[in-house]
Amino acid sequence: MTSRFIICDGLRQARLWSRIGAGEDEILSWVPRDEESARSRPTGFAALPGGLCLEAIAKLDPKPGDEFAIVTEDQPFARTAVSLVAEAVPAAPVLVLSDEVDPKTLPEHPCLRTAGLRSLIRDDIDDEFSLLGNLRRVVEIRSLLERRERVGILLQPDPDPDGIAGGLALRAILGRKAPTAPLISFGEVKRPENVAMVKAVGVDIRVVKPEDLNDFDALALVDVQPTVFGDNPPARVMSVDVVIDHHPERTGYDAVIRDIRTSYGATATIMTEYLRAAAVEIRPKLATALTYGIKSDTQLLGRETSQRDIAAFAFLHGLHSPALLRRIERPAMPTDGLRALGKALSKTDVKDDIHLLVLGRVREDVIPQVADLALQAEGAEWAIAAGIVGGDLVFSVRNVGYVRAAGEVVRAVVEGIGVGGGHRSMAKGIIPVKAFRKRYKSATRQRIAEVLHKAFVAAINRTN
Ligand SMILES: [Mn+2]
Repeated sequence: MTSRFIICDGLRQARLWSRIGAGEDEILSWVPRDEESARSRPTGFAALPGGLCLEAIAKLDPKPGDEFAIVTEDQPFARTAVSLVAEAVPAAPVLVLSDEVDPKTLPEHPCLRTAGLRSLIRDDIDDEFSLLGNLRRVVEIRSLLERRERVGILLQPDPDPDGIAGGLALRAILGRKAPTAPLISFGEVKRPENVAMVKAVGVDIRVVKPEDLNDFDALALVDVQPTVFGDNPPARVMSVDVVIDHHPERTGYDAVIRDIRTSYGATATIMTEYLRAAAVEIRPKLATALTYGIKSDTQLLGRETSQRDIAAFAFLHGLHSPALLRRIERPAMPTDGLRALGKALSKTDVKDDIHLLVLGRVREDVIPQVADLALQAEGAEWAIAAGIVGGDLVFSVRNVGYVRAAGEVVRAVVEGIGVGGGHRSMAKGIIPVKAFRKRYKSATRQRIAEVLHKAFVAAINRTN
């Protein structure tokens, strides 16, 4: 078994070490400072015989593989100790724990690390205070809502994964089920990705009308603020009980409890901190929903991700269900969608760095999946998957990330004829087939491919 030799500079460092608690394999030594007597020995520590010198370190009898830690706030002590250990056991790894010693002043050493000691503990204490702050919020929210019979958890219209996950988390925090704390929204879930999540997690979101809000004894808004509901929001929504959100703070409404954290990439992150702080059990479904909420709101922990989001994501990682997450992110492909893909792939070609697949009539959720796949083609910097859904030509766009923003390009492509938008590396556009046919004479697969390719080349190369 390997040992760790801890060498503390003076009584104070040694006492601090004993209070933190020594590890089982640690051999504790201390070097009394001038005014200190070797007899006032801290628990578990033995004074280095003869002080900090080569013989004393040799007497510790370190074996190959053993490690050293030097605990001091004194520059010369640190330097001397590192040199002596290196001389006594040339290959031994050394950890210098100090909040004062400048690492640059230490001797050259092939295997040396430095870290704070008090600052390490301090960071953990700050984290704990941050959780305590979250717990206080949970306690406030619970005591505000505990006597209300029906709590409406109101999400934005066409709720997104972050809102849905946040709503589920709030329900868990309140210890309620759907009948006394339903998720509600003024508009149904529409985007195919969001529908896939709702199905996979098995969550029921009730569409309500403004007057239905009077049926609730309390309203909690998650991932949304009241002024988002149009220019003339229902009066009931302007005075609510709880608002938890990460969007820019709005004014002009009343909320008894308001927790708005604009530096967070997702509301799911706030809710994960609540759950953690209150030690609420997070079942795999909830953990998966929160994980997906954070991923989708931060573009896979890309843009606008804070340390908090990453910490929450890491915390959830051990609790979520990878199979369920995969089902949300890769919804089942219908066989006719696969056939359409096979047909498009048989004539596939990457031209001008663009890989374009035109599928014909397909289920809408097939299109973004095909776009993801299409980006894997060799030489493709842009992938476009297009298909007919109802009376619309719908297309999903992906790019490799270091080219022009996909959202901008799609807006240029649909200008004056359809709608579109998105982010840096993914976007979506919709053009009514009628409008397409009017402008381009026909809407055959061939024609759609020609027109889209040309429009994308022009939009991508536009310099302004
Ligand atoms: Mn959000």
